[in-house]
Amino acid sequence: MVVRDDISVIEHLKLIPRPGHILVIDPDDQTPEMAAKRSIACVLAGTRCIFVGGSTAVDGTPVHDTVVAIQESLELCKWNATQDSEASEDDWNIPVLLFPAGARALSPAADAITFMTLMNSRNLQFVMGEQILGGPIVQKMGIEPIAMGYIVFSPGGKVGEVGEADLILPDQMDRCIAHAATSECFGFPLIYLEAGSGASSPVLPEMISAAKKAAPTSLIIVGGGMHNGELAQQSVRAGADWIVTGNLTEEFDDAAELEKVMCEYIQKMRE
Ligand code: 1GP
Repeated sequence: MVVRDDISVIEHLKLIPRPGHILVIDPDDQTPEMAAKRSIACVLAGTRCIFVGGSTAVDGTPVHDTVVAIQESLELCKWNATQDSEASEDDWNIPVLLFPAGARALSPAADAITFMTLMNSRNLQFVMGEQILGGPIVQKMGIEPIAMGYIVFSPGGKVGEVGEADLILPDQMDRCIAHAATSECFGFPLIYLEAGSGASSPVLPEMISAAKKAAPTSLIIVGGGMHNGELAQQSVRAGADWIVTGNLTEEFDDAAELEKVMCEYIQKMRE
């Protein structure tokens, strides 16, 4: 565990200055070592939370190995910071959250899990089925569950396809508002507006603003197709509390190069 032990992970997330940046690591796309290397580079650039998961339901082993590798690297950096009077170990209190495709992709080494329902799936399995399979496991593993309304917008990508999402289209503002309002009514602290990994266009700013208005107490997470800092900035200005980046980071194997790119990205996002 890398985060503070005096407060819950959701409390920790709420205390992080916004807008915040989340790195999403897909264990299907990289080795645990590469995932850890990319995580450290992004944290040095300003990332404040890491999600581990993807759109295919890989079994727990790659997920677990990846979470462990990331946690070990963060712990090492934290220890190094204790040896350096100019560094703050608090900078390494980075929560690692499971962002699972299903009940099999779990790990007890995570700090918390986004316990999500894919609200606009046509398949009950993604709305409540995987959750009923996973709930007892999450409790047994002792992972903090953080309830999240997961809403998939067009183009939707692989998650839209695999999750059988009834995608929210650009002219369906009423559906966007209804889903966000319903997530708020359920009391989910997080709402994730997803356009799909590698989306050609991210969730529209007006959709983000409307979701924010309909769910004023939730943290609004937006991801999918945020290829550059300008797009992230537009989303933040529209009301996103957290921006998620995945694909872009997988283009870089070199840590210094990735850190530089993400530093510029996060700076732009915050302007
Ligand atoms: C996937 O929204 C995330 O769930 C990240 O999307 O890979 O396009 O950054 P990208």
